[in-house]
Amino acid sequence: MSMLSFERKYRIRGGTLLGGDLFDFWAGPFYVGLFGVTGIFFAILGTLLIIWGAAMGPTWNIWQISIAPPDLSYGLALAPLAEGGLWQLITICALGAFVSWALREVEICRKLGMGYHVPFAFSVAIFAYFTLVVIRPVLMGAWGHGFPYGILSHLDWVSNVGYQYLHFHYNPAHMIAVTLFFTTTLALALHGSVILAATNPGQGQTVKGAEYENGFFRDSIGYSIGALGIHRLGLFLALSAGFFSAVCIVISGPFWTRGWPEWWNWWLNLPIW
Ligand code: UQ2
Repeated sequence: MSMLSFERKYRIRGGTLLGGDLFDFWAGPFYVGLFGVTGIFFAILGTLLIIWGAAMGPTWNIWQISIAPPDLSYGLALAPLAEGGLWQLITICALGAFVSWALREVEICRKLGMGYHVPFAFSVAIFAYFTLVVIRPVLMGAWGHGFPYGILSHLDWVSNVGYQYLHFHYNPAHMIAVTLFFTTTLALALHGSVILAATNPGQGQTVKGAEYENGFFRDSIGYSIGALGIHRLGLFLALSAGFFSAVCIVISGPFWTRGWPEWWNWWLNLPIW
């Protein structure tokens, strides 16, 4: 892989968060760093534990392999390996690997003199996972409220937990999250299509720039948010979608135990009727 001229300037020691010069070097194109090492460690250990869990289970069918959290009766205690203990260790490894990856991103940002937007965005995804397997189980008093690690089993978990609250689409935070997910796809469809339209005007025609992109939206909807603005909006919509997803599940159980349709009784009970 060729080395860009500016890479020689930033591919130098320094900017690390922890450990000073320890592992502050590149392996081929990849920055290693202390958090690259901890990331590899947790990723390999977690993967081996998943394979161990699969080996103990009844099937090697990739769709059906599942590593379940402990029974609710274990509460917030450590469980024997074969009874959810593996799930607990795998959860620790997953969080260790995710956080290592985020911190390695931070160190790369510091070397490049960039903002921390990418690790911040990734942190919202980690937060959503952390909410599912740590915050909500702790608030509910048992690790058994975490979701099982399996392709089909985690889908079953989502379905079952949804029906536990009768109709999850009535969860107000779920409504906001879904709306944000759809708006994210709308924003990316608008952005992707306008960029490709300006870049591919047809044979023999010159590639168009920002003025044309602005012009298109001013002509069609009377407003252009701008080239920088659309990326700010996109990041905001996507991160808000992840954030409200975490909110919608963490309020289900710890803060509302009945069906979500019933939550709307506050509206029917308003004195104005
Ligand atoms: C825009 C612009 C871009 C874009 C897009 C718009 C030149 C290349 C997509 C248009 C986006 C608007 C008006 C916001 C729409 C609002 C929602 C909530 C989807 O103006 O500037 O840059 O890519």
